[in-house]
Amino acid sequence: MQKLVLLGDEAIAQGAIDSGISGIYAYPGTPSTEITEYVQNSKEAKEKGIRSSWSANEKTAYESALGMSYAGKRTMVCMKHVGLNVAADPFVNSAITGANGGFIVVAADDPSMHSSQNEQDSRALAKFAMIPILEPANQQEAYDMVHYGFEISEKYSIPVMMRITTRLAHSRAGVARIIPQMQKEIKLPGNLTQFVLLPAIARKQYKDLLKKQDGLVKESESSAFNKYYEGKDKSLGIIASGIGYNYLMENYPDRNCPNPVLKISQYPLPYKLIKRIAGECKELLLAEEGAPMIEEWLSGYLRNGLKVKGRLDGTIPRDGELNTNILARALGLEDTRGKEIPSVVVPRPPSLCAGCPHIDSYLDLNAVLEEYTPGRVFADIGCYTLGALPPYNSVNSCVDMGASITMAKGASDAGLRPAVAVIGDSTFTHSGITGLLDCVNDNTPVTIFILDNATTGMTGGQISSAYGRIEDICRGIGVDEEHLHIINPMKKYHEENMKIIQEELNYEGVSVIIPRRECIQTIGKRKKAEPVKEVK
Ligand SMILES: Cc1ncc(C[n+]2csc(CCOP(=O)(O)OP(=O)(O)O)c2C)c(N)n1
Ligand code: SF4
Repeated sequence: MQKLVLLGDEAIAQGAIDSGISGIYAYPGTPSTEITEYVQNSKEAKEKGIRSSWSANEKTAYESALGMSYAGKRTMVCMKHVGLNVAADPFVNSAITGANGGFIVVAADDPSMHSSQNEQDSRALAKFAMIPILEPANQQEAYDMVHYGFEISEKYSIPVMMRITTRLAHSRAGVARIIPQMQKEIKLPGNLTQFVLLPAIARKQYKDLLKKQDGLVKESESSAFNKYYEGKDKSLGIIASGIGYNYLMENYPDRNCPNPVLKISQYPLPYKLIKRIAGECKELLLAEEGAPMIEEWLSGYLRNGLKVKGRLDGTIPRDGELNTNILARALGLEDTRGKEIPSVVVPRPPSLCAGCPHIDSYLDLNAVLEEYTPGRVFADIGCYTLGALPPYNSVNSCVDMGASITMAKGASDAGLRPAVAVIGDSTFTHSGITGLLDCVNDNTPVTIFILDNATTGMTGGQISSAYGRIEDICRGIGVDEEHLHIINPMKKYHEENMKIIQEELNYEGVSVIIPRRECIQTIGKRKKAEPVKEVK
């Protein structure tokens, strides 16, 4: 069969297309975005009628995928790790409802926080929900695991998590495809109360979920993805999970690691295999990417005083990404991979693009706020968060998607005047709408800027869910027409914009100001994509 060179994200997407999915649901977030984009751009997916447009947020994406699974079809939902917090309610409850059609949730973690607010490890949430996890070590495994994941999901009637991390998502390797499968026919659950989590039903289903765990452990113990490799030097055994196994093996290009190695890529943990390596070796070293999850589970599980080295005892740094060099040092090997960064290479701090509409919005806002003491602008997550940096120094918070409006509300309730919120158009539809409703219900004195650049700029320019409809949404929620303004963030309108902003800062109620100008990056892309006009 055909071999392709694919990013980890693309391997998952191709695996999903070849496994016969009927729909993929997602909200963009690095490093998961390319999975859905690959399906959206795939001719094959189009021909097969696979549904793939963006959802408003991760929770709506998750629930839509659960509905497709209810209808008996295979489906995938993708998000970055913090997106799983947004979808946590349906995620945890879907372990109890179970799945009908095969259901895979891809959680893309970002250790070292390359483009995220935190480096939480999604395996923790899956363990909490008792959902099995697949953690590929390379791109081929990522592809193969999608097929396997759907089988496990259907066999045990349970969603399956695929946990990946940035380096796997964004690096390429050759991937061999298998023969694509047909999509499933609609087939409703045999038990039509399966998805009705009334307490009496939920209690029974929860017992079923607990019962499934033994079978899932057996699957892990016999899985081709969890492997025990013999080694003569039993003074140390190495447990390597997911991409950690790849980093370990890069230290042994001839695959001649002298120590026993247990590769773990499927959870719940394969206890028999762990018992074996713990019984055979004097000490254990953990090579896992992300939090010391296996390490913590082990200290409770082994209880025999066996020395376990890893992130908890400082052998490996407690935070940040794992890599080949860190493992070399932990193994007492020469740390020779890669070169020092030459002094001519200086870090380039992130900044708003020259000509970005957000710059003018901040210049307007900063000018008006000059007469107040600083510290009253609650922002959100997007390109506009870069307004926190010099030379603008315009915003004072960025916590989670949607938190701008609600934090401004809380500060206003506390008596702060003026209290200002700054949120992007995509973030507003993701989770700002409900906060605006709270403000309208309380007639809270807040001035809310919804920066409408007609795109989801930070994640590469995906269409925003409320494209062209933001003011209608605000009106629908109950924002007073008199205090709803659309302004043009351009130098030539600076004075005019300042006047509107000043008036609304003085208003003791909810004001919404929508600075509207397209992101210059998407203008560029759109122009490139337009057909060239014939010159006569
Ligand atoms: C829960 C969650 N989901 C996804 C992301 C990834 N992400 C960061 S900013 C952003 C949206 C930015 O779009 P918008 O609000 O329109 O602002 P812009 O970047 O266009 O200025 C997304 C999807 C995230 N940080 N958190
Ligand atoms: S990508 Fe667009 S929104 Fe983001 S900084 Fe550049 S111009 Fe501004």
